[in-house]
Amino acid sequence: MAQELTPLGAYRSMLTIRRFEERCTALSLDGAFPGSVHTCDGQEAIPVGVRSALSDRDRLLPTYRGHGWAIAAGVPLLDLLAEIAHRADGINGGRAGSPYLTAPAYGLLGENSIVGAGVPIGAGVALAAKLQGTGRVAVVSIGDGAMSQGSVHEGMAFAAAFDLPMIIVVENNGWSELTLTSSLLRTPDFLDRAAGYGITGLKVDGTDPFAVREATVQALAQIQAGRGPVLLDCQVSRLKGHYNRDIEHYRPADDKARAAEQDPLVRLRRNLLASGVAETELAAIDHEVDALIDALTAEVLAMPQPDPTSAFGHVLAPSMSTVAPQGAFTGPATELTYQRAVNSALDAELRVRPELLVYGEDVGFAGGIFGVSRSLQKAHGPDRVFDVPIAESAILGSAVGAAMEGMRPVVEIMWADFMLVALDQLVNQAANVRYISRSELQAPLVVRTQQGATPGSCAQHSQSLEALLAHIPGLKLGLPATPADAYAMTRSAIADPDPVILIEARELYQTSGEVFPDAPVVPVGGARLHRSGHSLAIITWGAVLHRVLAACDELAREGIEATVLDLRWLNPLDEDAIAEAVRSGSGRVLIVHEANQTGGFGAEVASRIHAQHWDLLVGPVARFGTRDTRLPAAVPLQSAVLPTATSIAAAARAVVS
Ligand SMILES: Cc1ncc(C[n+]2csc(CCOP(=O)(O)OP(=O)(O)O)c2C)c(N)n1
Repeated sequence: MAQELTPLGAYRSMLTIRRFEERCTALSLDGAFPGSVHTCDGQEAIPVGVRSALSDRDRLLPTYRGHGWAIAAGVPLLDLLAEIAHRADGINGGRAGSPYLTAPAYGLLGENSIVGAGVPIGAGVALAAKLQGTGRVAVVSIGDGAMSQGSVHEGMAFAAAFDLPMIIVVENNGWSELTLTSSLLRTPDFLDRAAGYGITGLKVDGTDPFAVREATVQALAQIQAGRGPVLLDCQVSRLKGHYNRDIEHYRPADDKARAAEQDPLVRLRRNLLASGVAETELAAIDHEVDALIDALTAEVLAMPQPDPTSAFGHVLAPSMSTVAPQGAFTGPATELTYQRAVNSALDAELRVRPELLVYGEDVGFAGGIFGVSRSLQKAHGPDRVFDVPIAESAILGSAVGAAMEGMRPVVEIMWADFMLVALDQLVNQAANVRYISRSELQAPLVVRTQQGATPGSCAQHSQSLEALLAHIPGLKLGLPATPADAYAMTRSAIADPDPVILIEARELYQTSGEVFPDAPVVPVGGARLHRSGHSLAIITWGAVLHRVLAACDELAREGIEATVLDLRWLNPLDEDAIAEAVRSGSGRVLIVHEANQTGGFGAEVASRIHAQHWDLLVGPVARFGTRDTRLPAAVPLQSAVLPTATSIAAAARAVVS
């Protein structure tokens, strides 16, 4: 239920935010804690007004200037100040600090320090609310500068496409960090922009908590009528600098003076006095708030710093982070193509998990550009398998939001190269969810994509990008190389409580092999041994496995017998299997991958072998990847730069000799 908002209540709440933030700034400038603090001076009426109209079930995803939202959400001030001051008992144990506060128990799904990134995530939260029928609304606040950010436009397009229950609150203070927003806009009216997406917009006096509340009530009515998202353009002034140490050398004096005239607290105080409230009554509130902040400060400053060992936990779910031994598959086999194997795994999981969603560009009605999701929409309905706008940030961001809200989204990024336009949502968002919230929130989403060069594929549709993702703690990463693994790894990924990226191999989609549909779903992790031989070990992953195996046939005719280990998962990495392969290959090791050699994941594997198993080695570990060029389309040019069976065999001979 919405909360009552009385004039005196609004005054107390806004004053609490103001004094709390003044104290944060003072403490930071006194050196009580390092880092930036962004206060919302002049904008306090927005969180107070919006939150008063919402119910406890609704979700808030504010900007990095979000202390006011946390206070309005009811996060205890002590826990909040302790977090901002990086204390052990802070609401996030010192992991978040001022700009990334996260308090799921209070509906606060996280400030966002990536400008605009909360909009796609909020769309996913709203998607979950709509599908679950909870009546919940996602409220995302952004600044006016963020209105030029791609993720905001993608998030609005996504939310509009599905009439999602989302309110986008623009805290329009006229400044984009140190630059006047109006100096960069040809269309300064944000309602025009919202209208461009079919989103209703309302202009609101953001200095008046009651006007903000009223606008929020109107927005909720529109959402409840099923008419989709609403944008509130809240006009405010930024009373202070962009952050705690901003000397505002760029700011005209008259702008600052105008802002002071619009100070919402001064206005509210004046109105209260004019309406007959006694000065003494307001002075009593002032005194109480000051005393409260003083008491909190003393308590927080006496708190210990976080224990350094606490920095390591909650990167991944503990129960799934160990590598499961991958035994032989069990149960009867059936012959499927790689592409059908993924399709069957999705179908099997859709049958047993009502919370599973499968979506992406062309994924629903058409069944995917490579046919991987063919017939799934027919079997499971358009609410669970569907098409989305061409907006990769919205695809990945909505998956983060929906996953945090209990859904299991499996989203398709058509080509791995396209992930690059939306990497923020994986690296800065999905990977941080568990860590910042210390596992109060999790993001069990699966991203399916495919990569690699095939005849005629161009430089923007050919890259092997796994090393970029393997670099990121908090993301699990697998590359199935056979139909059996495509099936099994897809099911493992969906069962996993963390974000998992599966990079499929386009060149293998039509290849056939045995699949074991009845084999139990095993935890993510574990390499697979494909061949044993004592001449050398070849460690590989992804589509190039088959070129490695062809090379091994050629080598065997010359008496060179190779051990071939397919890592399958780069995170978690099966280090035991690597050690065993080094032993089996008599200490001679070649790592083969299709990704470019420089900075490839092979360097990581080689480094670990050198560090941990140097005593097993008889020579340095060799790496063989794609030459460090861009990827050409013509087949003769591709053959010159990509590892082929012939060039892999040559590399193996060099290691053996
Ligand atoms: C994606 C991204 N780009 C740039 C920044 C650096 N940055 C931090 S705050 C900010 C200004 C944002 O302006 P606005 O959205 O108007 O928010 P306000 O400062 O008014 O609250 C910028 C550019 C960032 N954090 N994220």
